[in-house]
Amino acid sequence: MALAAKNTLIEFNDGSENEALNLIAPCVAIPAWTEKLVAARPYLNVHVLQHYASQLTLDWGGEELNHALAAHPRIGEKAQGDGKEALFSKGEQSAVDTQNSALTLALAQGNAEYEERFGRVFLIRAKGRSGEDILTELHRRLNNSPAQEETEALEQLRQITLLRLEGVFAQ
Ligand code: 2AL
Repeated sequence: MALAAKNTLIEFNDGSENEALNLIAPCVAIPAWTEKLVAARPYLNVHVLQHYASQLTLDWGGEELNHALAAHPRIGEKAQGDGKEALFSKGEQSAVDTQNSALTLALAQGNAEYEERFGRVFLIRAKGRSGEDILTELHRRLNNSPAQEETEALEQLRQITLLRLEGVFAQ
């Protein structure tokens, strides 16, 4: 494990409850998840922490999804401010080419259609995906039933959260 990552784990294990909460809060806006992770300190290593964090995401349902979505900007829209969450989001969406106006328009139309159909913002793990890949996924998911779509959106939320956690402890 890199020294910096080890130091972050020490900070998380040994910091006050508030310091530990603040460290992982930008991963997802689901307080029960962050609180349970903090309450189970100390962790032997980052792998153990990540494993428990992943297990805890399996409890999430529609309520958690809607809560967490409040902290995620739409695909193709830049996150506001320079907080940790906004920085994560900008990094994740960095492969979406906002200079491509046809793509930007298609994403905006797809987002609007999705919100009309499912009543919430379209969520996808953007890291590792181009804007075109995301658009293809958006169009595919528009054909899902509401139950199928909730399952897919929750899986995407899990992936985003665990990648962010990896990012926190890689620093
Ligand atoms: C996001 C976001 O901000 N980061 C990411 O991976 N996906 N937003 C979204 N609506 O899917």
